[in-house]
This record gives sequence, structure tokens and C-alpha cells, in this order.
Amino acid sequence: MSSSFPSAYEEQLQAAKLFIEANDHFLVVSHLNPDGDAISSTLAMGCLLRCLGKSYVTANEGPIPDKFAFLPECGSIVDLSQLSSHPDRFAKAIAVDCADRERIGQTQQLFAADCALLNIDHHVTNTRFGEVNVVRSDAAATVEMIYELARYCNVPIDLELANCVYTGLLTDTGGFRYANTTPLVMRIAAELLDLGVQGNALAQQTLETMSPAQIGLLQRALASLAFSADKRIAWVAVTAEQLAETGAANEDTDGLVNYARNIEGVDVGLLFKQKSEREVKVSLRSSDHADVSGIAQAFGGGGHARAAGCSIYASLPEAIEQVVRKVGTALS
Ligand SMILES: [Mn+2]
Repeated sequence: MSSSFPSAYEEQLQAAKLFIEANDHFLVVSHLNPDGDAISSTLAMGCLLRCLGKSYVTANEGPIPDKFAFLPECGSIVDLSQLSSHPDRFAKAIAVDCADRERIGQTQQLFAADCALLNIDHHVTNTRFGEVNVVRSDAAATVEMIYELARYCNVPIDLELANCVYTGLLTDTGGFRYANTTPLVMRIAAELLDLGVQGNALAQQTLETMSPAQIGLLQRALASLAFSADKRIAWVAVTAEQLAETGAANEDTDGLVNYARNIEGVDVGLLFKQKSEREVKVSLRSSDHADVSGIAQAFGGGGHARAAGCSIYASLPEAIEQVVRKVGTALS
């Protein structure tokens, strides 16, 4: 296929195609605590492999958030935490939406010792940890690249694949609002709508609907809202106790950080989520002025320029102090 892809990227797609064609019985994995793009990319890769006559198993470290259960084949993603017996090890694996190998988490237990990896991802901090790497950091979502790979492999885009791609684009662009919403994203989305995707229903299902735990957490998080002296940094925090008392699932904190980031005059919004006495997960979101991926990386995390994350092994007040100071330095 002669294409409109830049040649370096087309070479990566070609290498991925060869990797798939030359092998069989793949394990498809994504990052722990999977988001919409991770799940959609996993399922979309499954569609692609099935269409190419390949066998595969999809897996993730833990449970898939309930709100994505509507996606076809979602129920077949193996939840590693629920496996009692030792399953077969895989010699070929495809990692989607993982910036580095560590993000795959415990699912790596399913890799054979000499497992060859195809790494497909859009994070700017991607470490090229695969034998074959398809990395395009200006893709809005990993699922956008899987769509391109499907096109490159002449895989027809059926409604199942179309729903996966649309869901990943929708969730990673915050409903086609973030800066990663390129003309290409909108062209792909338009094509998917033409194929019969119900965009409004998918938006309602994945972006609008809130669980009772989610709204309970929002109530508590907003009560914690605080600012730096210059008001350019805002943050919210939820304690381990609050997470327990609201019965929150991991994904129920999604979006909380945006309340801090969206405040007029704020350049960086932060969410501090206390996992235990000595561990705090931090989400960083920026407007135009700061590259938060660099800040997250300084704490051993990673992500994108406008959205990143890291873990701090300290008490909640100490974590807040450390990260706010670092962000303050980056902004000055
Ligand atoms: Mn993504």
C-alpha cells in the first residue's frame, strides 16, 4: 500500500505487520489500571489478529472498569489477579499503550523467558522496550495507531473494531476536546460514525455517567482543594480512608484532577491519591505552560506533556510538598 505515512513511521508499521505475519499465538497486554485507550487498544488488536487468522489471548493485571464492559470481547480479557492455575507462557506478546515495560505490571508473568515483544504506543516517554517498536507520540491515542496498522494490513474496519477505535479516541481526547484532537482524529472519527458507531451513546457511557462512588469522591476531593501562593498550581487530594469509605474502584478517581487544572489562571492541576501510609499516586495535568511529563519522570513516572503521573513513597503531606515544590520550580 502506498501511503500518506511518513517513511520512518511506515517502516515501523511494516515491521509490526511482519512480526504479526511471521508469528502466531500472541499475548496482547496493556498497562495496569487500564483506561479507555488501553482497553480499546487491547480489543482492537484482538480484532486485527482475528481478522488475520491469528490466535491470541488478551490479559491485564487486574479487573476491567465496569463502564467498559459493554465493549465486545471485553469479558474475554484475562484478569491476572483471578487466575488460580499457572497458564501457558507466551513466546510472542504485543504491548499496547504502555510507555515502558514496568507499566505492563504482573501480566509479564505470562511472558516466556525469551518472549519477543511488539510495542505499540503513543507516549512521548516510551522507552522502545520491544523487539519491534511502533511509537508515534503525536497520535492522540494508541488505538489511532492500531487503526492505522489495521489499514496498513488491509484489515476491514467492521463495527466491532470501529467501536473500539472510537472509544479509545473519545476517552484519550477527553471527548475530542484536548490538544491532541487533531484533524486526523476528527477524520478517523467521522469515518467511524459513517460505519455506524453511535458516538453519543459511547460518550454517555464512557465520559458522562458517574458511579455513586465517583460522585462521593468528587465531593470529598473538592473539599481538599488548595493552591500555591501564586495560584498557578492547584491540587486536590483523596485519602486512603476516603477511597475506602466511598467504595471507590481505581477508575473512580479519573477526572478529579481536571477540577484543579480547569480553574482560571491555573497552569498545573494535581491529584494526590493516597494508596497507603507511605505511597501516594500523583496525576499531573497542565494547560499550555508546563511540560508535566518531565516533572513526572523526575519522580520515576512518565506520561505526556499535558498529562502525566508518578508515585511518591512518602506521607500524603510530604508528597504534596515535594511535588508542588517541583512544579513551582518548573513554572518559574
Ligand atoms: Mn493512551
